[in-house]
Amino acid sequence: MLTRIDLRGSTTDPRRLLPRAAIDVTAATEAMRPIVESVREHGADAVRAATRKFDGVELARLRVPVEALGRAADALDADVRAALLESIGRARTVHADQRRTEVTTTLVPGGTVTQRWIPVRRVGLYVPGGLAAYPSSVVMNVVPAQTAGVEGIAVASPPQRETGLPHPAVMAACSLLGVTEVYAVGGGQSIAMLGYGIPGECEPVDLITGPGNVWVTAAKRLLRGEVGIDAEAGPTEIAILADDTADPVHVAADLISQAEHDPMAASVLVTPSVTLADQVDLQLASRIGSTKHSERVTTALTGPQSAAVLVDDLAQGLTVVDAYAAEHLEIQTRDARSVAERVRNAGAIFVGAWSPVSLGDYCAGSNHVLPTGGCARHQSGLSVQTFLRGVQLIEYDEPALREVAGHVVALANAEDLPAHGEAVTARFPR
Ligand code: HSO
Ligand code: ZN
Repeated sequence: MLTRIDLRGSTTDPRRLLPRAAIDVTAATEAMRPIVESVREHGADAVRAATRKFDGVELARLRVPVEALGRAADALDADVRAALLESIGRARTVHADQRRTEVTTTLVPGGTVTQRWIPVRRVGLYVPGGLAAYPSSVVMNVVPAQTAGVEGIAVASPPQRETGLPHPAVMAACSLLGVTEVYAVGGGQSIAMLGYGIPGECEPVDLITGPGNVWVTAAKRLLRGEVGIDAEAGPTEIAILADDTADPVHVAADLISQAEHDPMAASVLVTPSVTLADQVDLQLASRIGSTKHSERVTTALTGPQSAAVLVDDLAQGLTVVDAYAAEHLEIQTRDARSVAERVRNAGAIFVGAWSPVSLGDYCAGSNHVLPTGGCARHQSGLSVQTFLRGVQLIEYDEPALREVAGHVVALANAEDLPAHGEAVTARFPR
């Protein structure tokens, strides 16, 4: 089922050997440019025109009436409502612990540097429609922003053909979270609307977060600089580092769970056990026919981006998973916690037999907006920190400045910037 990549005995850098789905954002960016520019120039009319063209919806107003949000929450299935509230509660608990406190460092008497954390004032959160509706992603974007103390939160999500409103579960999640500013606008036009703003309809935001398809990603690329952009999200990925103690049923179920998102999703097993790889293949083959989205799952699992990678031992397995830098990494081995401690690159690490990725997708309390495409080597998932900026306050008094003045002058002269030194010495006329 899964393509086998045998790295046993290999000393080549595994990064070259591991497959990854490629999406062409550059081509999409050129196609998106006129739409983004049109929204900047013509505002709401251009948003309406793009929505007519791409979503087949005639929008009377871009913003969703607050009553519609409340109605969606009232209409929620009781089980889903309880689950969303649990998800929100757990996420709030975890994210509250991510808050930063102001720290003041006293270098010399009268000379201090304070690190202050100031929330971004206004953010735009994109929630995709497409193959599935993701109320859980509303939770994962809104909770860290609210916890950071962001004042203005605007959610944008594509309108449905029948109602002209976003998916009811997305609206309900907004309502449960206390978000009242929601736009029935999707695709690149929504990113342009949030970034440039629309006079009288939508105030421009300072930062845009949230995953989206290639058009959304392309628009984010065009808007970057004008507005902050969290990341370019690619298709979802799960890697599982497993040894012969792993249960092949669990491993197969977890590989399928993320393959369900997207035909381009990646499911990668890394193991020193040929027996496990064989058993997982059998389990995949037997589960795949009965899973609801079996076509999508099959395409993802048999695509070049998915594989079973055979390694000599867990040490080589760790080299491989670090090189791959998966969005989600599960460790299903003996002594999973100590193996997990040796991982450097992963968006999030799921430790042991009882921590599947789907737990983190919904109810672990952790955030599910995570770096894809190998970006986990240098980037973090969404957190309270995403919505904070560190601002330093420098406060020296006269003796403290006098004490260090000679060093400032020496460095200024060494860089041939003597006026820098003079800005200090001017304060101490002889
Ligand atoms: N696994 C996805 C998030 C998600 N799963 C939402 C279900 N709903 C990317 O981390
Ligand atoms: Zn998922």
